[in-house]
Formats: sequence, C-alpha cells, structure tokens
Amino acid sequence: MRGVLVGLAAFAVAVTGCGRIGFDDRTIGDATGGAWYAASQYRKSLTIGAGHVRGDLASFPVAVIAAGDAELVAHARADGGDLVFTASDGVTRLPYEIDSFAAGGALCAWVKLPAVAAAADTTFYLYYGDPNAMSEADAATTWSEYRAVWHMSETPTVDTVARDSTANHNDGAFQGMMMATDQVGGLVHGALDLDGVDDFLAVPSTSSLGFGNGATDTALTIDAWVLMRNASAFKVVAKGPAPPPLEYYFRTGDQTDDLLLMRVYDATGNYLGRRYSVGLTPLTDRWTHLAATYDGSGAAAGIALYVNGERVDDQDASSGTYVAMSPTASVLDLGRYQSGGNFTKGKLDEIRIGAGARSPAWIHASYANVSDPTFVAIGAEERR
Ligand SMILES: [Ca+2]
Repeated sequence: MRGVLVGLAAFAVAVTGCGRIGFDDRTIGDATGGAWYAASQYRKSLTIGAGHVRGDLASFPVAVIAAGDAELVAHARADGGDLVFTASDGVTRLPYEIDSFAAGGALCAWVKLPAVAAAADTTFYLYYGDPNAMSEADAATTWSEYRAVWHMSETPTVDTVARDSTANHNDGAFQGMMMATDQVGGLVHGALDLDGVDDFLAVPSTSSLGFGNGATDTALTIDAWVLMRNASAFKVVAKGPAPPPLEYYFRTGDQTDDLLLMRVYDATGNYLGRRYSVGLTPLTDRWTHLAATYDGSGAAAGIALYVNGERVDDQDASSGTYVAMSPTASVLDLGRYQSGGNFTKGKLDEIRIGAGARSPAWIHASYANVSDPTFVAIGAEERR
C-alpha cells in the first residue's frame, strides 16, 4: 500500500471540515474475486500502515475522513444510508457512525476496528452502492468503550443540544446564548466556537461520568481537539462545583496561566494532579490534541498528560492525603470551570471521555489519525 500512499499525496485537498484526504480515483478496477458484502456494488479498501501505529490497539475507533469524492457521489446514495464498513475479510460488518456525508462526497465516519497492528498493515473496507440498503450505522456500539463522545457537529438555536454519540446520552446543553454562527468548521466536520465570555456546554449529572465511589477510583481517559484563542485558563472538561470539592477537571491554568493540568478531587478537597510546566501559548490559534489519562491508582503518578500525541506532564500538582473521587451530583461542563468568569475562548471539537487509561500508543494514534492525512489510505474503487 505504500505506493498508494505516495500517490494519494498528490490528490490531497486543503483542510475544510471533512476535506483532507484525496481519494485516488485514477483507477476504477473490477474486483479480483473473494467475498463481497451483501448487495453493495462498490467498495474501497482502507489501510492503516503499520508505520503509523506505535503499539497494538484493540477496539480502536478510527476516523475515515475523505474530501469530495466523485465516485461516492456517482455510486453511493445521497443520504449515505448504504455506506457500510467491513473487516479485512470483506464481509464482517464493523460498528460505525457516519458523522457526516455531504453533497460532493465529503465523508466523516468513525469505525471501531477490533485490532490495529503495529507490526503489519491493517486493512478494512468501505462498501456502497446498494439502492435498497437499510442503514446499518450504529453509533452506540461504535463508542461502547466510551462514556461520552461529542462530535460538536450541532448548531445552537437550530439543534437543542450537542449530542453525545454513546448510548449514555450525555448531551451538552448550549449555554450563554450561543448562536448558530458558533457552529464552525472543525478538524473533523463541525466544531463549536466559544466566546470566552459566557459560552459553554452543560451536561446533566450522571453516574456514567463518575469514576470514584468515595473509597476507590476507576480509570479514565479524556481527549479533545481544541483551537485555543487564549491558552490561559482554557477549560476542556470540569465535573463538579466550584469551589472544590469537585470530581475532576482537565484544563490549562491553575488560575490564569497556560500550563496544562489534570486533577481529581476527593470529598474533602484533597487532590491528585499532574501538570505540564511549559506554557501552551505557542499553540494558540492552531488545532491541538490534548489528552489526559488516570489509572485509578490513587497516586499522582497514575496521571499522564499528552499534547499532540506525546506525553508531556513533568510536575505533580497534588495537595493533601487524597482518598478517592466521590459522586457530586454536579453537571459536567465543557468549556467552563464552575467559578465566575472562568470561560474558554476558542474551538472545541471531538471531546471524548472513556473508561480505562489508554496507552501512549492509543493516544498517539488518536492524534495521528486526524492530523495526518495519510493515516488511513483510501484505495481505488472496486466494482462487484
Ligand atoms: Ca466534529
């Protein structure tokens, strides 16, 4: 597949929403035989080259992002209801979510791959071209390892909430009189642009976003694509009231600085934290991937922070004799920490909270998948 990767580069399209990866549409070949999915008339192979992945991954949700594609326009249904993803055998359907399929063939989809190998290429398929297909998209199964996934594709005043794609329905209500114009082009389809004055999203209290019972913690991972207009006190996620005790937050700024920080709190206000002592201001106004993991061990060493796929935390930021997080019955905020005037200025896209502390290889792959147009190589169209 290396040859295809090189060839694709010449077809790359500038970033606009879904439009990053150029399809290689120079060759329309007939299938060479083998298994074929249902009544679909066309397919394209999708390949993650081994060189893109630092360690084996299980149940990895990969973004398939394609620019306008004439073959999809010509042969897939306009509503995208016949788009189906399968494993390398060509027939085993994989769980997938279509975030968007726009006129002109721009596609943003998420596919849960059972395994991505570090030592060998991972191949799967996109099928289309079945006029009678019933959509088999299944967001809940695609994101079953997650507690919440916000694609930020919704429009304030038009849609009622920023929808969570998991089965938990942890939808975020728009706050601060957000306007339709706050729905903007993101890195993966749409994003939300917060004004730094009063905009944020409020997710109702739920046990699905809690990771402690007062005695012990369970592990979690938070990751997000952000475009910071102000890297000081840029809130990604905060659960719990202010002042503490709260449950956890992931943000820049102990107060108003630009240092990345994750903390987990117990019921009496003791906390564990890790911080990155180099300010993020140089990353202002560019899309940046931020991630935090906590292994549930009750020790600060169990927290790790990542910027653009690389681990960066270099200081403990803890206080007191921490026990464990306790449920607070508080909302979870995206883009705000619950103290006055503490609002995020910039864009939020693809925020996810999951159970379990993901590996460094997983975090890096999550970053590379979206930032590197060659991460998923899209093959030529094959005809049944
Ligand atoms: Ca998005």
